[in-house]
Formats: sequence, C-alpha cells, structure tokens
Amino acid sequence: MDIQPVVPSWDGELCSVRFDRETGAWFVIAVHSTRLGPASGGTRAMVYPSVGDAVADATRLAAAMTTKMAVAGLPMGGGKSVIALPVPRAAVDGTRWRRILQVHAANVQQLGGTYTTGPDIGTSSADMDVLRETTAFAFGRSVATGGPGSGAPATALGVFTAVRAAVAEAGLGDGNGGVAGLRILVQGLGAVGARVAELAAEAGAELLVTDLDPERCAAAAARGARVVSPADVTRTRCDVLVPCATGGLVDARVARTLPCAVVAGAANNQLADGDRSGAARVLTRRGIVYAPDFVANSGGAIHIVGREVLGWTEDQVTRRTLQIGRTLHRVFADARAYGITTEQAARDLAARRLADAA
Ligand code: NAD
Ligand code: PPY
Repeated sequence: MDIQPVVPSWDGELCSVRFDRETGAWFVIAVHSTRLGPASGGTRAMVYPSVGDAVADATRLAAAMTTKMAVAGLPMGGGKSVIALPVPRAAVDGTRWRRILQVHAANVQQLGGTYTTGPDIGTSSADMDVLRETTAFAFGRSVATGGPGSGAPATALGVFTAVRAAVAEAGLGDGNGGVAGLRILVQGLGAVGARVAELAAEAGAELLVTDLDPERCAAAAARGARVVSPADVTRTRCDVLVPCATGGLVDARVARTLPCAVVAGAANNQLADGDRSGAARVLTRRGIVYAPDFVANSGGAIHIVGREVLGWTEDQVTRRTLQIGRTLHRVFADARAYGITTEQAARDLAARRLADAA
C-alpha cells in the first residue's frame, strides 16, 4: 500500500521536524534541492492549524525557492523553514522568543551549511542577529551589526518592476509599464507590501489596500489610500491585484471571477495548492496577466544571495532586481508563443536551468 504523503508532489531532499517542549513550538526545515548550490530561503514564524500544515507549507515554500533561484540565475538551491508557534507571534514574550530562535539556530547549524536562512513572515533582521550567535548560516542580519539587512526593500522593487511588466503585457496604462491612473490593490501591508504601495502611489496609481492589521490600513489611508475589507480582496474591481500576504489566494473558483486585469505580487505560492486546481489556466483563458510569484518576488533572494554570497554592492543588487522585468517579458512571450500559462513558461525556464546544472 502506498503511504499517503503530506505534500502530494514533494520531491525534495530533506525535511526535519522537531518539537521544543519548553516553548511549545514546532520547527520544520525543508531542503528541496541543492542542485544549484546550498539550499537557501527564509524562516517563517506563525501559527498553523496542525504540524502537518506547517510541514506542507515549509515543503511547498522550499520547492518554490528552488524554482526562484533557478529563474534568477543564482547559484543556490531551495529551502525554507517554518516555526509553528503555539500562540500568535505578538503574544510570545521576549524570553520565549529568544529561546525559540536559539533552538531554530541549533537546528540550522546541525545541517552544517546545507541550508542557510534569512527573514520571512514573522522574522526580521534583528532575529537573524540572534541566530548568528549560534550559527553562521543566517543571512540578512541588521545593518547595525554589519549585515545587509532584510531583502524586503529589494523584493518590493522587484514586485513593482513585475507590476510594470505585467501592465505593459496587458496593454494597460501608457503601454510602457507606466501605472499612472491605474487602480492597484495591495493585499498585505507588511515589510514588502507597504513599500510596493508607496512605489505605486509615487508612480501616480490610484491605491487600494487591505490588511488584517487595522493600524497598517490606517497608516496607508492617512497617505491617501482607500481601504477595503480583507474579505473583499478578490471581489474588488481593480486593474492590478498585488498579493503581498500569505499564499493560496487564487484557486480556479476565485480565478473565474477575479475582477482585475493583472495579478503580480510578493506572496509565495499565490496559486492555491501548487495550482492543482488549474487557476493559472483559468487566468490565461480570461486574459488576466499573471506574473509568476517566484519570478516577481525574487528581489529578496537576489539581495540576500548577492550581498552575502556573491559579494555584490547594493547597486549591483538593484540592477539585477530590475532585470526581473526583462525575465517576465520573456516568460510572457514564451507563454504566448507556446500557448501555455505564464506559470508553466516560468517553470519551464527554471527546469532548463536546473537541467543545465545537472
Ligand atoms: P510581513 O509579515 O511583513 O507582512 C505580511 C502582511 O500581510 C502583514 O501586515 C499581515 O497582517 C498581512 N496579512 C496576512 N494575512 C492577510 C490577509 N488574509 N489579508 C490581508 N492582509 C493579510 O511579510 P512580508 O515580508 O511583507 O512578506 C509578504 C509576502 O511576500 C509573504 O508571502 C512572503 O513569503 C513573501 N516574500 C517576502 C520576501 C521578503 O523579502 N520579505 C521575499 C519574497 C517573498
Ligand atoms: C524568499 O524569497 O521567499 C526568501 O525566503 C528570501 C530569502 C532568500 C535566501 C535566504 C533567505 C531568504
């Protein structure tokens, strides 16, 4: 009898799961592939319904990192870690959080460099400083301690570049990537989304925002954005939907009614369930331009790997991040030429790079 896998399509190299009785937290590290180099990807800390959900998230996110690194041409593999917290991050006191970081750092260290981490949802550069007390395999330390900081600003620049490329592909705006006058809805006003919202507003877009955190919405509203309810994010008419929260926003059912022309954002795994629902095909059929997330959000990886592994300057990171636009134009052209979804075209590009490396 076949064993039912936690993640149906997991073909990764390693997944470790640990429990720490003292803090009540579970720790998952997923190494999907080291074909292009040591696996790398951020640490996500949040509450999950079950340990199985945490494993499923970590493994899917790690697989997405493999594809991201390959498309971005970075010499790294794909990995990710998840810390499943017993209570929301805001309710974890300083002592308990420090212990959680120490346990995670020891787990990362035990892999001996097979996996390097960095900030993601629920973790910051300051947290990477704490990991560094135990392991050298933590990237994205704070600038104050000599690190390059988190990748969030570069991710935001890359996402905005992706929005411009997708808008041009959709024939919106000035046809050249200009977003002035377009209605842009940003979901999630965290480290990445808040900056994307700023860039869109500076470029003259009509800005709509949503976040579960009312304070973040209020701050955006004070700068002129219109706030919509989190529940209405896939029902609100806009030109560009920019998912910058957690993944799984678009399944086939949502794709059939999504009232927008472009989807381009930072959230990892925006297509629900590894797109087994076929959302990408529905978007293509409806003429909605989808910028594959692992291309659009690769600015953070370019920043972290560029600064920490390749010794790039911030200017080099910016130049490479802006090339996301060119990569997307190629993906869009391939999708049109071969009659496939943009998701498939980008995956094919990654697969060719991985095959070349093999
Ligand atoms: P963050 O934790 O700083 O921000 C996420 C925001 O989304 C928070 O404000 C949260 O309240 C909000 N949110 C969560 N669920 C929501 C919902 N259902 N509706 C509305 N708002 C919701 O995270 P971040 O670093 O900004 O990352 C955002 C996304 O981009 C994540 O999926 C992350 O994995 C991805 N990403 C981030 C980076 C990076 O450099 N930080 C790089 C690549 C991809
Ligand atoms: C992501 O792009 O989702 C990341 O997690 C960024 C990243 C890349 C490499 C190390 C740490 C974080």
